[in-house]
Amino acid sequence: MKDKEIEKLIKEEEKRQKSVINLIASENYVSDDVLKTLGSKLTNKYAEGYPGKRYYGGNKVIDKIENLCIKRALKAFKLSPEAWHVNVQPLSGSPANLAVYLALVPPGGPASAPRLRQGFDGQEGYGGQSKIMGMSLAHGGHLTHGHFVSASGKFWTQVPYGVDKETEVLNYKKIKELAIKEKPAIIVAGFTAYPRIIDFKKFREIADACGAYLMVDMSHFAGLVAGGVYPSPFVYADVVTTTIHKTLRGPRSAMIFSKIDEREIYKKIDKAVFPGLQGGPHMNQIAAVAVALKEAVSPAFKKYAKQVVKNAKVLAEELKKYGWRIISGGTDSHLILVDVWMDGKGITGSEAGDKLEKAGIIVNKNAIPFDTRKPFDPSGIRLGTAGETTRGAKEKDMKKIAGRINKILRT
Ligand code: DSN
Repeated sequence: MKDKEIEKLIKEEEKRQKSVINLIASENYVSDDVLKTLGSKLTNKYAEGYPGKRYYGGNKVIDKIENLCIKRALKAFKLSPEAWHVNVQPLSGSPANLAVYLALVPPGGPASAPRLRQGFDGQEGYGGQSKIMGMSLAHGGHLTHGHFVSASGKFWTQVPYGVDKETEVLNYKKIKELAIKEKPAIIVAGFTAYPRIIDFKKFREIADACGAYLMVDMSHFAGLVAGGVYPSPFVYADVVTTTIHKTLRGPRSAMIFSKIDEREIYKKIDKAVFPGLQGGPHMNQIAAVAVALKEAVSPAFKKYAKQVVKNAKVLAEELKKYGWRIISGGTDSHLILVDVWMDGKGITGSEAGDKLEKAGIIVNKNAIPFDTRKPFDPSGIRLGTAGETTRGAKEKDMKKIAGRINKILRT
């Protein structure tokens, strides 16, 4: 490289990545093919529009790439092109979710009088009149599921649902009652910090009971769905969004799947992505998504997905044995939420994150449901096994990692 300054920093980061144990639940390590595709000359091309309908010339090859990516996306999740449409252009998860809301939930103008809302995290804010029902950020949901600091909570108003205090898992009966009372236009099922399997059938019943669309944001568990170790949301959802770079192990990017039926929501969603929100798609990224999707249907990826969950279960059990409190008592996925504060008997999430990082283990501090501490220094840490499993970690390695974590946190 001619730019020695950036080259040095890339090398520094590569060295850092190699030298740590990475338990960030949303990160992974892509293949050399994905990296090569990201760095290809495809980045030079403008391709506003969709295959066969572009606003620029010279897109014959680009059309083939986008169509191949679409084909592979449907194949990876066992979907027929007659039943499901997929848009592979979203630049990342947040714009993908925003595009769905723009398409399906007319904001209805600003709230007639500023509305004061009391979310699960005790925050206040204002939103438009139409409602998005999503898991509260404080209970494991994502900002883009309606939280007021995100556009999803500024143009719309969130109806937050959460977990039960006792079990720390979703209470579908309560969610249904809330949905019927609040009548949201869309219900979002999905998480960034909820370790359990979501019952998509129950969410379908809830959406039907209040006439809402059901959107599943499977960003965290997409790779587990592709690998057959987490239930597929496609049986019940109207729309499924996902990032590619978490358990699915591809480049930073996103996709939106929409069910094809007489409502023709896919047409509205395509328009919301382009020209509604985005300009030219990042074709190097889309080609890299195609590469990752081909990898995701391989027998090796199935084995990988299985191992990710096995590793997470072992890590959770071992930490439990050492006396740490695991939210909901365990995990069904790649993700574990650990209460390290334990009502003052342990240490704070920030302290835990810092101590672990100093010792070469990377995690993120995270709020736990009904946290008594503030979001910037919460009671928990979030761990995930997708990255270390890519690097070959097995159950025995998880036992060692749990031992190291325990030792570091207790000294
Ligand atoms: N930042 C992602 C995560 O860590 O879960 C979600 O956007």
